[in-house]
Amino acid sequence: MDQHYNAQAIEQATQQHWLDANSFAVHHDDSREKFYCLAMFPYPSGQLHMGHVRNYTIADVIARYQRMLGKNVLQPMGWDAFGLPAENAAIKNNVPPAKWTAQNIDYMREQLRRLGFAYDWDREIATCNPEYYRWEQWFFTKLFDKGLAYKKKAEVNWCETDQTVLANEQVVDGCCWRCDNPVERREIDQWFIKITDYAQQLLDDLDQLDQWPEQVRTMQRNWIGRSEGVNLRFGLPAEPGTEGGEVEVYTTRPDTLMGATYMAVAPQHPLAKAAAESNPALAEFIREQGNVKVAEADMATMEKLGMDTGRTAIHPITGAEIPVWVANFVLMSYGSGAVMSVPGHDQRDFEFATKYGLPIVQVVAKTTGDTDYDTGAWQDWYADKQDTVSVNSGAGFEELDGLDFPSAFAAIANHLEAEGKGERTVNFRLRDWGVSRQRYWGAPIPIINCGSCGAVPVPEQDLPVVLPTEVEFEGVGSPIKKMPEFYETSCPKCGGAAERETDTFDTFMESSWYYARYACARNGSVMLDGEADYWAPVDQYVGGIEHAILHLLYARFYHKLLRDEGLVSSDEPFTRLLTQGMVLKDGAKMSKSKGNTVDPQELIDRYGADTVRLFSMFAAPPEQSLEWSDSGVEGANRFLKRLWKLIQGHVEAGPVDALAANTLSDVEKAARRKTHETIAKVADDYGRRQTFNTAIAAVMELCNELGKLDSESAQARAVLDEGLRAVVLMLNPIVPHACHSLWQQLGGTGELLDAPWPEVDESALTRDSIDMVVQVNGKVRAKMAVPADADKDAVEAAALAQDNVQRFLDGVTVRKVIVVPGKLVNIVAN
Ligand code: L3U
Ligand code: ZN
Repeated sequence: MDQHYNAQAIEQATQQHWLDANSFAVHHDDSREKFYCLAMFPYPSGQLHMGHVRNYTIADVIARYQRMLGKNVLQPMGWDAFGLPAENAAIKNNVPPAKWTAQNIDYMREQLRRLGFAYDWDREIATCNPEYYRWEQWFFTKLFDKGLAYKKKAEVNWCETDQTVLANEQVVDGCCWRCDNPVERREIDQWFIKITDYAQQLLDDLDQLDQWPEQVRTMQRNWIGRSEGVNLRFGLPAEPGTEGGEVEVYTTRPDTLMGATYMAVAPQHPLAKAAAESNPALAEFIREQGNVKVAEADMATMEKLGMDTGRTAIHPITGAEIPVWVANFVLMSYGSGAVMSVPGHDQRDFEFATKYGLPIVQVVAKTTGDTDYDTGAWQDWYADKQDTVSVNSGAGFEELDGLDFPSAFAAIANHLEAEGKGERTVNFRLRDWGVSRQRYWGAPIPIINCGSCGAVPVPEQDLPVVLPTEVEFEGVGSPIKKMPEFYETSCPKCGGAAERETDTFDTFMESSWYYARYACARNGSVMLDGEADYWAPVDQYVGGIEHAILHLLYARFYHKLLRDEGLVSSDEPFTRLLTQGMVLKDGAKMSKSKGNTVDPQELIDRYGADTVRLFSMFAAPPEQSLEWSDSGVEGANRFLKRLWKLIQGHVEAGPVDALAANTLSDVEKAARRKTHETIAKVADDYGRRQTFNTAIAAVMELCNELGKLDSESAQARAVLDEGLRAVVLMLNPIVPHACHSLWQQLGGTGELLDAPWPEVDESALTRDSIDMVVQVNGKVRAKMAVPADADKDAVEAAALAQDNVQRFLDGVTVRKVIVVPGKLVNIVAN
C-alpha cells in the first residue's frame, strides 16, 4: 500500500479497472428495479466548465448510490452537438462546424472519463450524427401528417448579428440570448409544432410531478398561462364608406365590462386601416408604428402611444358608444388585435387614459383595507379581484352592484351568452413552437417545397436528409442556402422540379427526446424500441435552472407526442428533477467573458478527480450556488489524505478480532453508535434530501470520532474496522477512485461498485444515557445526563436536584415542570 495518497496513480488504475471490466454497461434486467439517472447533456463547446463538473458529479453520486441499493442503473452521456456556437466558431476560425464539433467532443469525452463518471459509453450519442437526427426528421413527417406541424408566415424575433430567428424564450431583455444584441421583429415563413394542442395536458400533468422543485412547476404554469375569460363583441356602427359590423375582444375580466370606456386596436387592425383612409394623420401614425421594431419582451415597458380613429364601438351591454383608438401596445398577432380598455382597473389602460384624457370609471370597490378610489393616481388594488365587489354598474344594471368577482364574472358572461354577444373561453399564453432556424448547423427540415404540391414531407425511404459537412462559410449566412446540389430536387408527389427546405431545426428539437434514444442508441431501424419504454421515464434528471421553461417544457411535450405515436407509454419523461445552482467566483457567475473561470482540468491534474468531486459536492447544497474557494479545494484534498492515512494505519496494524457488541466500553459503544447514526443520516441525505454536503460533513465527523479510538484495544479496533468500512461505502459515490482502492485494502469483498449499502444496526443506536438541558423560567441553568430509560418522574427529580438549578429555585415556589423527552426540562417557578 502506498505510504501517501497518490491520487493520480490510484485514479488511473481504478479507471483502467472499470474500463477492462466494462463496469458501467447496463442491460435490461427484469429481476431488479431499474433506475435511470440522467444529467443534461452538454453542448460540445470545447472544454468542461466547473458548472459541468458540478452537474455531472451530482448525477454520478446519485447513480452510484442507487447502484449500491441494488438497482439496475443506467447513466448515459452524449452531445447536444448542433447549434450556433459551432457555427460562430467555424466563421471565426475557418474550420467546418462538423470538424470543430468532433474535436471538442473528443476532448470533452476524455475529460469526463478522467473525472470517473459511471457512464455507459456504449450508448453515447451526438445529435449531429445522421443516425440520430434521421429519427427526428422521420418523427417530424409524422407530425406533419397528423397536422401537428405546419407552416405559416409569422412575425418573429430576428437577430441581425446572428442572421437568425430566435424563439421568444431565446430573447432575454429584448436581446439575443447568445450575442446580446437587440432583437428586431420580422415576418418570415416558419415551421411550427402545435404545442398549444397540448397546453391543457402540459398544465394538468404538472400535478403529477411532485418530485420537481415547486419553483420550476410554477414557472411552467405561468408560461403556459391558462386563463378563463370571455370572447365578446362590440358593435361597429356603419360609417360613411364602411358597412359596420363587430369587433371581437378577449377579456379575463368581464366583471369590469361596465367600466370599458374606450377600445384599443393594433396599428395593423383592419378597422384602423379603414379609418386611416380618410385620415392622413392617422395613416402617418400607423406607418410610423409599422416601422418601429420592438421585441415582444419590451412591449410592457415601452412608451405607450396612440391616436383616436374617430370611429366608435357599441358597448355590448349598455349600448353606449365608446371611442376606438389605435395603440402601439396592442399586438395583431395576439388574439384579435383589439382589446376593451378598462382604465379604472387595468394599469396599462389607466396610463393610456391619463395620457390622452380618456374617461376613467371605477366599477370595482375593495371591501377590506384602504378603499378610496382616486382617478388621479393608480393604486395596485384597482386591479384586485379578491375582497372586491362591483359598483357603479349603471342605471338598469343595479343588480350587478355588490357582486364579488366570480358572481359578477358569471352574471356578465351569462348575459352576453344569452344575447349572443359573447362566449366563455379558455385562453393560453403559450404559443406554438417555432422550430425553423435560418442557420446551417442543424438538422435539415425534411420538407420539399413544390410549386404545384406545396410542402411535401420527404418520404421515409429518402431519410435522412443529410446535412452536407464539407462546406465553406462566406459571412454568417447558411452555406446550404447557396448550394443547389443540396436544395435542388424533385417533388416526391408529382416528380416535378422542387426545392428542399434549407432551414434547419431548433436544437431544442434534438434535446427534447435524447433521453429516450439512449435506451436504444444503436438501433438503426426504428426511432425507439421496447427498451425506451423499459428505461423511461428518467427517474432522476439533473440540470441547470436555466432550462426550467424551454427545454423541460419541450421535452414534456415531446414525450406526450411520442406516447401518442405509441413509442412510450408513460405521460412524463422526468420523474424527479434536481436543478443545481450556479458556480460563482467572488460572488459572480463564472464565465469566460468575466475572465473568472477556474479550469477544472488544472485542478484534476493537480489534485485528482476525487478532490474535485469532493469539493464540488461539499461546498454547497446542490440547489444553491457554489462559491469557488481555493482553500475549500485544498481542504477536500487534505481530508482525503487524512482518510488514506487513517485506513493505512489501521490496515498495517494487522488482522482484527470479531466485533463483540455487548462487551464494548462506553467509548467504543459511542463510536459504534456514531457509525450507525451516520449510515442512517447519509442514506437520508443522499436519497431523500439530496444534500450531499451534509452527508460529507457527517462522514468527516465520524472519521474524527473513529480516529480517537484506542488502537491498543482489540474491540476498539473491531469498532474502528466496522466504522472505516462504512466510511468507504458511504463515500464511494462521491470519491469512487480512492474508495475503490481503500475497499480492497480493507479486505472488502467483491466490487465496491456493487457492494450493498451498509445496514443500520438498530441495536447500536440505543443510548445508555441522554444529555438534557434544564431551564428555569426558560433560561438554561444546567445540563445533565439521564439514563435513557428514565421515566418522567426520574427526569424531573434529576433536574430539580442539579446544584445550579437549586440556586435559582432558592426562595421561590415551583409551579410547574415541563419535560420534553430526550431534550429538555423547563421549571416554572416564582
Ligand atoms: N445542451 C444543453 C446545455 O445546457 C442541455 C440540453 C438538455 C438542453 C450545466 C452549469 C447546465 C446543464 C453553471 C455552467 C449542463 C455550464 C450542460 C453548464 N452547466 N453551469 N448544455 O453544456 O450548471 O445547467 O450548457 O445542466 O456554467 O451543465 O450545460 S451545457
Ligand atoms: Zn409536386
